[in-house]
Parts: sequence; structure tokens; C-alpha cells
Amino acid sequence: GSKKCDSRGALIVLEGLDRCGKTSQCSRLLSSLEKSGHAVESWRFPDRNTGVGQMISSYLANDSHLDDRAIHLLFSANRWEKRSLMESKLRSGTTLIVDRYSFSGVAFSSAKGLDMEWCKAPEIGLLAPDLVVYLEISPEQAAERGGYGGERYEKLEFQKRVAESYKTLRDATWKIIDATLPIEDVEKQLREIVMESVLTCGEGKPLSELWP
Ligand code: Z5A
Repeated sequence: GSKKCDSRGALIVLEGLDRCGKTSQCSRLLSSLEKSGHAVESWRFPDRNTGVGQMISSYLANDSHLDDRAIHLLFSANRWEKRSLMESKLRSGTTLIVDRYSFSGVAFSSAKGLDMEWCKAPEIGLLAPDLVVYLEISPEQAAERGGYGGERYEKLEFQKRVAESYKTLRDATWKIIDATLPIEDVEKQLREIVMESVLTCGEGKPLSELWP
């Protein structure tokens, strides 16, 4: 018979447009999983705390200019510098809730006109999420939430192109939640989907790599 892997944590990724509510939902999910006794951490990309992350942060704040391909590779490198820690956390049983991942990398860079396959290439070999949840909202509705700051990508026209890229990128395994529902309703749907994935990983689902 086939040998089962050990129990491990789940790699949960939340994706969506700016203002879709990912950050709010990640923190709610974190506390609900903690309360039910799970080992869990919440992560986000870009991780602005690393050296690479600081370059990304200054680019997003329009304090520096970088070639489209160069910044794409920095976003990817920012995930590569966290890969081994990610793997050891998951193998030691910690579930990771991750706010943005490789799909953001591909969606935002291809929205600038870069070839999608070129964008996907540097992500090959990163850990594949066990679950991708897309919080769906139209760019117009997201803009109405206000709080678009001065960061580089926070413009309606660009967010429209990002939404189109996400449409091309997503596959049948993604779970889509209507992000315009009240926060509590989104939270409830999200928790149910996530618990299912946490359970499967606890039962020994093997880790895999991008792109499946
Ligand atoms: N980027 C990239 O290009 N390449 C990459 O590889 C990666 C990222 C990883 C910075 O990301 C930018 O980097 C990002 C993509 C690009 N650019 N954009 N756009 P970031 O993580 O620093 O920023 P962000 O994720 O885009 O935005 P955010 O500010 O963290 O937004 P959010 O997490 O989606 O939303 P929120 O803060 O939870 O909620 C937004 C507001 O809506 C807030 O006032 C909430 O109270 C409200 N809200 C939330 N939920 C609801 C509901 N259900 N109803 C009504 N109102 C709600």
C-alpha cells in the first residue's frame, strides 16, 4: 500500500484585489484557529522585513524605480527567502495563513503586459498551497471602500487589469468567496473551507510544489 506522510500544517493562501478584505479575514481566521487549539501563524507577502522586502516596499511607495522584470523577480525572491522556513513550519504541524503569494506575483506583473508564462517561471519549486481562496470583489466596489493610498498599484484602471489576470490564472481548485458580503459572512464561509483543508493535511496529504 502507499505510505502516508506525517501529519502537517496546511498552507492556506488568500488572494484578491486591493481592499478585498484579505487582511481583515487573515486576522479573524488566525484567532479562530488559535482559539480551537491549532498551531497557526499568519504570514504575508511581500514580507517587507527582509532586505529584499525593503526594496519592494520602497518601489511600492514610489520612492524608487525598477524595471518591470526586475521588480517581478524581487517579489519572487522574497518568497524564495522564506521557503525553507515555510517548509519546516508546515512539517512541524503549523498551519500558515498567507496573505498574497505567487498568484499575486503573476497577476500584478502580467497586468503590466508581461507574458504570463514568463511570470510563472521563477515561482517553480516554491511550495504549492493546499488551498487558494479568492475574495472576489469588482475593482469599482473595492475602490468605493476608500483608503486607496498613494501606493503604486492602487489605481482603478490597473486594478481592472489585475482582475482580468486573476481570471486567467485561477483554476477549478480555487475557492471563490463573495467579498462584498458582510465581514462575518465571509469569515464563516472561509472558516468552513479552511477547516476542511487543515483536516486533510493533518491526515497526511503530501506537500507539493508549484506549479501543479
Ligand atoms: N504584489 C505584487 O505585485 N507581486 C507580488 O508578488 C505580491 C504583491 C505578493 C502590496 O501588497 C502590493 O504588492 C499589492 C500587490 C503587490 N498591491 N496592490 N494593490 P499589500 O499586501 O501590502 O497590500 P494589499 O494586500 O493590496 O492591500 P491591503 O491594504 O492589505 O488590503 P486588504 O487586505 O485586501 O483589505 P483589508 O485591509 O482587510 O480591508 C480593506 C477595507 O475594507 C478596510 O477598511 C476594511 O474594514 C474594509 N472591509 C473588509 N472586509 C469588508 C467587507 N466584507 N465589507 C465591507 N468592508 C470591508
